[in-house]
Amino acid sequence: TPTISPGAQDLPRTMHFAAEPPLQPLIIDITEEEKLEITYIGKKLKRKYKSYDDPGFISMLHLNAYTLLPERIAKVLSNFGTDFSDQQYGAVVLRGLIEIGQDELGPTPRSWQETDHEKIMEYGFISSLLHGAVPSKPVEYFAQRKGGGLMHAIIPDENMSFTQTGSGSRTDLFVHTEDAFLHNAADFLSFLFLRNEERVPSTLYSIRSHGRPDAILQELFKPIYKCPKDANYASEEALGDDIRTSVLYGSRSAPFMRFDAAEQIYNEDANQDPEALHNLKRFWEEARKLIYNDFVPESGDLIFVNNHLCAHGRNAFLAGFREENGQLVKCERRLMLRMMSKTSLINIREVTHPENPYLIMEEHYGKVYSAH
Ligand code: RE
Repeated sequence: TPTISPGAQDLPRTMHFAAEPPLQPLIIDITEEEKLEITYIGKKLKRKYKSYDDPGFISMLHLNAYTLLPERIAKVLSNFGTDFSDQQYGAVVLRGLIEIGQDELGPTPRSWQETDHEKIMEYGFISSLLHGAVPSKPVEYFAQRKGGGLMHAIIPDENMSFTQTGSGSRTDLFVHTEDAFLHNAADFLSFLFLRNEERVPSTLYSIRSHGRPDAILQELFKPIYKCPKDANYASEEALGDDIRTSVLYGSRSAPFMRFDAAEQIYNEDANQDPEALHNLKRFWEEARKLIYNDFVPESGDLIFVNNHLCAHGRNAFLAGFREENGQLVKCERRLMLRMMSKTSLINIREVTHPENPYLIMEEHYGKVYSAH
């Protein structure tokens, strides 16, 4: 069962001060019985609704989540949706969540554009249910793949191998909260690994690992930081360039975070003001020591993330190869499925598509893509 943090008022004062900051995600081993149940639910929903994008399914999502998911998992996610305490790391690993039929899946496509959505449909239903239990609503971002549906296949693409995007592989993907260049970035993320035969560690970094914010972190509450759009859009003209936001927000003692190391510190186009860059670099010196790098996802594992608490990334790798006894051995290329969600469609309505409240049209810090 998950640890449920009691309210501060229930704790003796000494205990409250003694609590150590969380340094790694909660890892939950899914039982064989739960795994069978979940795998069966995915297949059943696919038969009934055909697609997880089906309005009939999405409008029933929360009810389905609470009636269909194994109770223990629904409880963990429901608690995750409201626990922002100093003990909440902001990521949960559901280890061995789904049985992945490797043969049915076939070879990994050469790029996400070549994904056969029929083959990943049942996984889309399961991912949706997990977000539904938070409760949070799956959404799509026009800024990512022009929408492209509620779930995206993340596949290393040879032509994108050196980019800081989901299609990259050859360089470390620095830790970042998703879409730090948007005011309305996702609240929750899920990463379901169908394959990780290269054994690439996932990196996670939680703002909670610092403990109570010190003087260096307090500087990050100032709204003086810029964030360029990520490498998916390098060729497009930079918009929303002059807008500055804070990196930390919400509670002063247990804040939320919006941060992208690659774009805000290492991208020279960010053009930060000197004070902002100085603060970011001092922060990064502390933050980089707190990155958690010990989890290597296996087929069927899912990482569920609160995008306001925990940043994510991964180490560099050579797609389609893994090291065994110092030798490079060929293997199937990595394949991961990402879903993003918002807890409310109401607050984001001014940036969602007029005919589709699940499609976010924000391009860069409040600027909306012009009508199509
Ligand atoms: Re990401």
